[in-house]
Amino acid sequence: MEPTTNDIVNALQQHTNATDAAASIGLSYDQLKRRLAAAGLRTSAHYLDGSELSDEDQAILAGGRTDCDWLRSLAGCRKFASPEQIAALDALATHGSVAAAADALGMTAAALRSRLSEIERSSARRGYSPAHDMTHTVPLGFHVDGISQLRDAEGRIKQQWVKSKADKESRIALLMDAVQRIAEPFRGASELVAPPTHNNADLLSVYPMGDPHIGLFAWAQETGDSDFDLRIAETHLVAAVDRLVMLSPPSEQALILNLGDFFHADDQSARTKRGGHALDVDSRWAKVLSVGIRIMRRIIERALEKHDRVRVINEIGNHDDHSSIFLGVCLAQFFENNPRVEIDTSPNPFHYYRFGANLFGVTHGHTVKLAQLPQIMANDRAKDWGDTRHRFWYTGHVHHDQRKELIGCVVETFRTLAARDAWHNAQGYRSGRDMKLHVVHRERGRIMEHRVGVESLPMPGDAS
Ligand SMILES: [Mn+2]
Repeated sequence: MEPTTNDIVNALQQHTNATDAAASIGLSYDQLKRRLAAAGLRTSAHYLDGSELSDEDQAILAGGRTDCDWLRSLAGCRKFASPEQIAALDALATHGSVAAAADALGMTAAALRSRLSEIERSSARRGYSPAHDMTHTVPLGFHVDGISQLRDAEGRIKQQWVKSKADKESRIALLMDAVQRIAEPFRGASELVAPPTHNNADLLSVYPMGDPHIGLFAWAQETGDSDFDLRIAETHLVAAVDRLVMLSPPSEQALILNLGDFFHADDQSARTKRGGHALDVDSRWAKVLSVGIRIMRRIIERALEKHDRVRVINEIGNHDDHSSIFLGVCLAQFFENNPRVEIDTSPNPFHYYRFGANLFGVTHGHTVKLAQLPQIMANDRAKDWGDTRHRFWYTGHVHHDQRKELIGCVVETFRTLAARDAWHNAQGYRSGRDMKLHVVHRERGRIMEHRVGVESLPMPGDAS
């Protein structure tokens, strides 16, 4: 028998959301919505513009915790939400139920619920949870450490103390949120470079960038090497890639490998995370971060002039645990509009890429011994290992040239273009500085290598 309007109202009062209510009386969510509309009752969706509820509708909603109620309580949490969470709130507002919003977002209702619940939890950590009389919030970067209340005989709050503490564990999450917000206006903003007219589909050009250490400062008189700073790093890297792109034969694919330690310092403290060593840095960290992102943008755009497809792998180094992840996120957002670019944003310290009979492994090199790498590759990519004949590991970290033919694959470490700093000088590091290009044939393996030495690169301000 068709449920009556009363049945629908009762069902709404007994269930936590409209979808479950509809199911309990044998209706779909859409049927329930149509029935409510036909009866002159508003569905939850119509409350979401913030307009006043009618008395009748109040009665419906007061009994059951509908999605609409939830949304109203979530509205106050909006200012504590991340861009992803705001998108979830907006979808709920537009579609009126968790089920419909989850559908529109292409996620499960359970996943959306948990994302929405996280907004309540993060707001509560900041001191906002009106249902618990918590409305005194603490600033970004702090969390509520405890709340004490003094109530009178009627249970009314007479006094309340809010204690706050600076975040430690959530600092990274806040930074990630911040970076996503900062990068948001640039999402898909990359200018489309005209694709090359002819290319060899059997060739791949690999551009390994050994430890760029952007932001490193070196004073020649102290280090016995060259002066080095943010501007020199940018000039050298962009010019080196430009030359190597020129030297590369027309190859359909490019693989740009940032082998880690792209940034010299991971934050404004300018100290290493593990040893706490003071780092010689040029300029402010935020400036270094933005110049670093600009360098990668220019490198990728240059590669796009020559290659049809450009894939970028950013390795996490021991100097840039977090900023390397920021770099990947920013680049992925910026190039979102270009189907010819693929930015690998996986935070896994080992990355792989298969090209025909070639298998490439990439890692910074500070977490394992080089001799272990062949077995790690065989284990992580067992099928690809069996299907390929030419296998290579690209690693950085040690700042010098090393090529070892181990059983099953060639393991290689690369030099850096960065000058040595006072610490590396004192430790006795004396290796040369260059950048290489490897050209790889789909079946025949590595067929060509080019090298650009730092001595041939321009300095800032040189006529090009
Ligand atoms: Mn390094």
